[in-house]
Amino acid sequence: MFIGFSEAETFLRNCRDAVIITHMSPDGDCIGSGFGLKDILSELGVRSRVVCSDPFPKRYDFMTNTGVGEDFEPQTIIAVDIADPKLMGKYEEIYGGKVQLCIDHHISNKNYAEKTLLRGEATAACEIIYDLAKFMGVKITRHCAMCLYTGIATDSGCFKYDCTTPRAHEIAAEMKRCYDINFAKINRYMFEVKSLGRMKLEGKVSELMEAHLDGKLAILAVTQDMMKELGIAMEELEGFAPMTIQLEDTEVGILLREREPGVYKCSFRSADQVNVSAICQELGGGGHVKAAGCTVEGDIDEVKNKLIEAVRKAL
Ligand SMILES: [Mn+2]
Repeated sequence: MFIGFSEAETFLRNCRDAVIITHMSPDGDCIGSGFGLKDILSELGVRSRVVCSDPFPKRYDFMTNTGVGEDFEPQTIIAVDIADPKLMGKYEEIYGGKVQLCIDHHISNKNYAEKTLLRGEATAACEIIYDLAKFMGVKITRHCAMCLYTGIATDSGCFKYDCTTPRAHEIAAEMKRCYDINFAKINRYMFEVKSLGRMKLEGKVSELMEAHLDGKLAILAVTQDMMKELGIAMEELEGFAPMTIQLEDTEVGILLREREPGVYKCSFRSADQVNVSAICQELGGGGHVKAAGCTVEGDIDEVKNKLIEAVRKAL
């Protein structure tokens, strides 16, 4: 059932001992939503714990530094920034069918939770959580503001993607006025700083860029062997997807990452016109019009051919 702010407020004010689930391959928005919501719940006197199927990458330490939370038998299950329980990874089995409140901004949300606060137009789940906290009149601490800002900044590509709402700019402005947050430092860590391995990988990876369909489709595939060879962890490949649409003439870009042998996580980006959410839904995934994803199994050539066919139909 889809709900609005007042119902979400009632829910949060009356919940206790909450587990907040973030999606696997965690990004700035789900981590910001998870830890920002944990701060808000703690203002309400509610204990909470943030869980994720994968470890939180080091560059997000300034959000996760408050700790994932206490150990308790959960009474409340909340999911943030998760359109589909499949994205919970190992937590799908435990909590997938038990989510009581989902806060999300993906139009492809599967409506799997008892109550879903969905705002498809929001830049980030963090934007919804900020507005919800304002609606509730809960104090937003500086740490909470940093978390929520990070989600909005990362999901909007530092306020440069189409999905950036006027509200996202307003929230950043409000935060700039109210808190002493170093936006430049956060954005440097989110968008610029990289490991030596990553920098070298970018060089190698750009050599792997393939153009298909008369240059309208760019594919970047990274196998487990490559990751092993370069000493790179799967989570360090976050942020490569936008590179695929930097190639001139490209309309759709796909980053393929081999999660497990023969299992590819496919991250789609659209440069302008193509709805990649629709393509990904055909392949069992989903997401946003210009940024979406799915998982495809097979050997690398089979996977590529399947994706090329799917994009050809959509062009
Ligand atoms: Mn998000």
